[in-house]
Amino acid sequence: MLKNVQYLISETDPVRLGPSAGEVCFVGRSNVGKSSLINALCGKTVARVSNTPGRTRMINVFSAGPHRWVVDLPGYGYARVPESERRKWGPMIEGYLTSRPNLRMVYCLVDAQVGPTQLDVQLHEWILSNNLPWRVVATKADQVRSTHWPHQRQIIADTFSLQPRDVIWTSARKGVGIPLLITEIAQCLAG
Ligand SMILES: Nc1nc2c(ncn2[C@@H]2O[C@H](COP(=O)(O)OP(=O)(O)O)[C@@H](O)[C@H]2O)c(=O)[nH]1
Ligand SMILES: [Mg+2]
Repeated sequence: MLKNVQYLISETDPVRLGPSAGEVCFVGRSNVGKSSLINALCGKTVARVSNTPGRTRMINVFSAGPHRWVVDLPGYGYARVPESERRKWGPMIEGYLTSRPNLRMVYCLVDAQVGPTQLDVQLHEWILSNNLPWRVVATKADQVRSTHWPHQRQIIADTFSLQPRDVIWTSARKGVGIPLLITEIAQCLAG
């Protein structure tokens, strides 16, 4: 479990976020399972899980120890959100990602069954070009038949030029991969 995680603040303008001593963030398209994953990592409901994709339109910050943050970024790619609103997301996400000196890891979430979308690939390329530390997390593994796990994992790995073992394979619903990710995030945030 990530211990003592508490909701801290929501913000639309990354410039207004204060400093942290260390933080990790989660990015991915709307509905990919960001909030559910954060809740699974914390062992409690800290992030709102929405059945209405696109509801999470703010940068949501959770405290995970003294000046340590876990950050849930707004999801991209939800068609039913008005264009005017969608246009704000790029600057919000990019503004956040380029203004955090103590950002220790960007967890890029990809739906295990759907696989990487064009927007996932675009964001990943942007992350690479900005030299940010990143990892790929596959979500909702329980929606893929377990006999197809190696195949789906390989597809995701190939897209990001990774080895399959470097794709963090998770299901928030079934607890798959959660202990591993907890250990990794705790290490990222420590020190
Ligand atoms: N089957 C399954 N569904 C999930 C899982 N994680 C999230 N979901 C569902 O996917 C939808 C979106 O989840 P949410 O966490 O709100 O996604 P977000 O928009 O990325 O924050 C919700 O209906 C969740 O119940 C999972 O591990 N397995
Ligand atoms: Mg959410």
